[in-house]
Amino acid sequence: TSNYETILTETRGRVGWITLNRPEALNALNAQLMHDVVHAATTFDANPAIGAIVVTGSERAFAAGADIKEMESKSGLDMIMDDHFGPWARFAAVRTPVIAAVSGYALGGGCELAMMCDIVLAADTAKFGQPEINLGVIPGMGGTQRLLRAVGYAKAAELVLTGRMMGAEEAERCGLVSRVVAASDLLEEAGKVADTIASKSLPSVYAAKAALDAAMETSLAEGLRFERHAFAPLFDTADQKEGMAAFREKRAPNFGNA
Ligand code: CO8
Repeated sequence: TSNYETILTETRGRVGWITLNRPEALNALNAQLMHDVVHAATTFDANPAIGAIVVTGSERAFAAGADIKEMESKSGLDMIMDDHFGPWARFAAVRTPVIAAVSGYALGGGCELAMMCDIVLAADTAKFGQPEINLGVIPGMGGTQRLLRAVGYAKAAELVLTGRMMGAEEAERCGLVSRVVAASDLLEEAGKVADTIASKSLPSVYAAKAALDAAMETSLAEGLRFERHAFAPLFDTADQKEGMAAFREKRAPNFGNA
């Protein structure tokens, strides 16, 4: 139900689904795919009927990296003038929580795309890595920065400097993914997580994501200030009154967007 060249999109209830769809290239991220994903994600983000987004690939590959064949002949100046990865910043900046449902390869830009999402669910078949060093380059979509924040210096340095892949269990142990599930259950589980988030009060979900994002980039003191300023205005929402009344009345809350 979409007019994109490289992805499929679908709305299920309050959840927007984006499925990377370049099977001939293991979903390698070329410019067209980047523009398609950014457009789809920002369109879902602008729609208050959408409360969560799922990004997934195929069973074999979430995405095997930036498109090497597209990049191979480029010069350094081309990379700067094309702003080759710049638009991904708009994907990382959507207010709606994004869940990456990863099966198979999530390498290079594919791993970096998963790390731009708020929650990474992995199939037991998932393989993560930053193999750019094998190509004579380094990660360019956040791999040295987000991976280090997710897994710490020791593991990030080993992965980025050797280019080796790690499996789903190791990725969960080191904090890159929130949970590993059987490959056959991945989409159902991702849908459940997305439905749960999408059933909450949207303003509180936006605030929670913004505060979590702030934690990734600021000092504790700054982050606590951010949190306090994000917390207070939620008491002006009808959903806060409803949520707390529902608790007192021992019933499920009925949030305005549900
Ligand atoms: N780019 C372009 N094509 C790809 C890519 C890729 N990243 N990965 C796979 N493909 C293509 C293959 O060329 C092949 O096409 P064809 O059949 O026409 O030869 C097809 O997908 C299937 O792949 P394989 O035959 O290689 O499948 P295997 O099961 O044998 O191997 C692997 C799977 C191990 C995943 C292997 O394909 C591989 O190593 N891929 C490359 C992984 C990689 O190095 N990724 C990092 C890319 S660099 C990067 O992401 C930089 C990020 C910085 C962002 C900068 C953006 C501007």
